[in-house]
Amino acid sequence: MQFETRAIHEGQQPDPQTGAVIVPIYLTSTYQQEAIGQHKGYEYSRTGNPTRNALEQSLASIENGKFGLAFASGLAATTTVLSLLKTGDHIVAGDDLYGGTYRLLEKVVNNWGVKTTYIDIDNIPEFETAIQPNTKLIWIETPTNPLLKIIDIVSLANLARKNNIILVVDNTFASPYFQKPLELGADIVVHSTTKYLGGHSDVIGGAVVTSNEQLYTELKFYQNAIGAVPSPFDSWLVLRGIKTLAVRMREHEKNALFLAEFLAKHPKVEKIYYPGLPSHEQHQLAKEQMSGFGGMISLELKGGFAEVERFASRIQLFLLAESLGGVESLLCYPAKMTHGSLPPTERLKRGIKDNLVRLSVGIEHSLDLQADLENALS
Ligand code: P1T
Repeated sequence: MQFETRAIHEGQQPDPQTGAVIVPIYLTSTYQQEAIGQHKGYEYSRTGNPTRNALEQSLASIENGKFGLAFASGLAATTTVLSLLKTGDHIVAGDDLYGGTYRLLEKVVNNWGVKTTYIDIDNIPEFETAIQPNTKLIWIETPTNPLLKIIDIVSLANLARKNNIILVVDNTFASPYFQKPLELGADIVVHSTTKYLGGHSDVIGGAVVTSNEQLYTELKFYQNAIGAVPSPFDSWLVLRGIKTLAVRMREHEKNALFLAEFLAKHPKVEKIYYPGLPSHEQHQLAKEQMSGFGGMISLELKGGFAEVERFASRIQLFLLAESLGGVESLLCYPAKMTHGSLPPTERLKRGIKDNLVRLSVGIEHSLDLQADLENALS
């Protein structure tokens, strides 16, 4: 079945008891057992819950994976994946990453005795050079947050396989509608379902998908042992979001491409980052490994922080807020918001300048969004 059909039906058969078309929100913490050790597959809702189960099946299906796991946030999913590592292990990570992932690696995982080396995402040979005998995991985002760089998943997967390293791709920015990292050779896909999968800025959640049964068994163990699971209601919201993912992503992309072309020509814009523009450094690669370019745009304004402040104070439809991937357009200032946890030297080294702003393009009418940007810029 095609993506759109699976997104609506997979894991969501009508309720056998009532015929309810929509998976119920099973607000129960526990389940009666018929006799000691005899139950219907559910014992306790941290371990398993029917609403979460439906979501986990749906997540696996839309990523073309075998096994899905749902979490209380994107960072809960990330933490659970990183729990695969032991003291003395080493991570190689792309250097353009969500600030919260960087903070987790540096301020939490580092304390477990697991060190991370950050590599310029444009440079695959450098990833190879960074591999040590104790390197167990490669972690990347593509497109990256916030600079929308694209990394060649197939090449990195070959490198990881050759060295017996787990390759994890955070697929939050592309969404499974536009990119399927498992098909390209990644071992694990991670999502902040808070973003496109939820799609309506009303839930925090995370996901992990894999086709490797051994990794799944370990991750399922850690999901239960660590306990950062989503509530049944949150699971239901993400499940509902996924049903319209395809139509929303097509609109996000259409609007983003239109605005990127407009902004690229605007005299107040110094530089634009959108993988759908032929001027983007990895446009060709994006075309090869993605089926669309997504709804995120970053841009550097002419001038510095003062110009950014004026722009942010004048814009109206784009709401000044962290996060992305909802139906409403958002404006983010990475240096002080999503990437505020990076020390300024690290931030500037990675190219996140003081005049950089990030747009999450929503699905409002493109002409209204264009008028809002024009008014704020001029
Ligand atoms: O916020 P949470 O659901 O825990 O997800 C963390 C996360 C993981 N991966 C990527 C690529 C992300 O962008 C995020 C969260 N990002 C934002 C809140 C943001 O505005 O960029």
